[in-house]
Amino acid sequence: MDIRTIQLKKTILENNDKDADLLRAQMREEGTFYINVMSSPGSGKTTMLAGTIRLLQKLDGSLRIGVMEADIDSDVDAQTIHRETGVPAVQLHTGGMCHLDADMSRQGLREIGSSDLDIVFLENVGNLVCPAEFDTGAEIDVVILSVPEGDDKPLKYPLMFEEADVVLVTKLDAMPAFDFDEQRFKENLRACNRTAPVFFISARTGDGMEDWCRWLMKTYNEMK
Ligand SMILES: Nc1nc2c(ncn2[C@@H]2O[C@H](COP(=O)(O)OP(=O)(O)O)[C@@H](O)[C@H]2O)c(=O)[nH]1
Ligand SMILES: [Mg+2]
Ligand SMILES: [Zn+2]
Repeated sequence: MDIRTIQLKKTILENNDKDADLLRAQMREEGTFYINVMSSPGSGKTTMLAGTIRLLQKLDGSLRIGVMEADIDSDVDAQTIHRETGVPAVQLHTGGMCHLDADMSRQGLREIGSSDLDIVFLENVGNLVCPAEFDTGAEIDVVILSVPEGDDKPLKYPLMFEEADVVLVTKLDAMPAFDFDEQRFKENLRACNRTAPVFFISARTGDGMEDWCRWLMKTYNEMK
């Protein structure tokens, strides 16, 4: 399949926070809802995105959606997204970097043609540490934790969970095989983030996917 891969250039800008605010304002002006998805590798970002996009397409067939897949190498995630949903996807190579900053995400948005899209998802590099330290200029930050990773992760990666505008607990179907305690997880999360809504989902069974997508559409419509 013909997936474009973009080699991102290293940023020389000093002030990423200021640059991110600029980019956010620009995306709002364009009317593009830009969403940054962060989690550890393998927690289900790509699978969640494919399922989410298919549901959004059902809820509103006129939505123009695009996906930017950031990785150190390969283009498998962009291939998967395009194959499973038909939406445009680009692969961003970070030149070895384990996160994206605002200027790198701007380079990707330019390549994917964000001004002609209503919603752009960024699948950030799988990593619970430094992506939290670099504002990408996205309107919202989605943080994913999968059930097998354990309910204590907000205690170990507080900045990531503090930055979240919404938290998705994925692989809900795997709950019987693990000792994940929903209540304990919520307590751990609330210690660093008092407000972010939490959705328990399974991309495998579809459980919880509709509530999450409705929340996303509501947030998008409030932004317009
Ligand atoms: N049981 C189960 N497995 C899942 C679910 N979502 C993703 N996976 C599996 O988890 C693995 C990693 O998923 P992927 O979406 O590639 O994670 P990413 O690295 O965060 O993008 C794959 O084998 C998926 O099939 C889910 O809801 N339930
Ligand atoms: Mg992925
Ligand atoms: Zn990094």
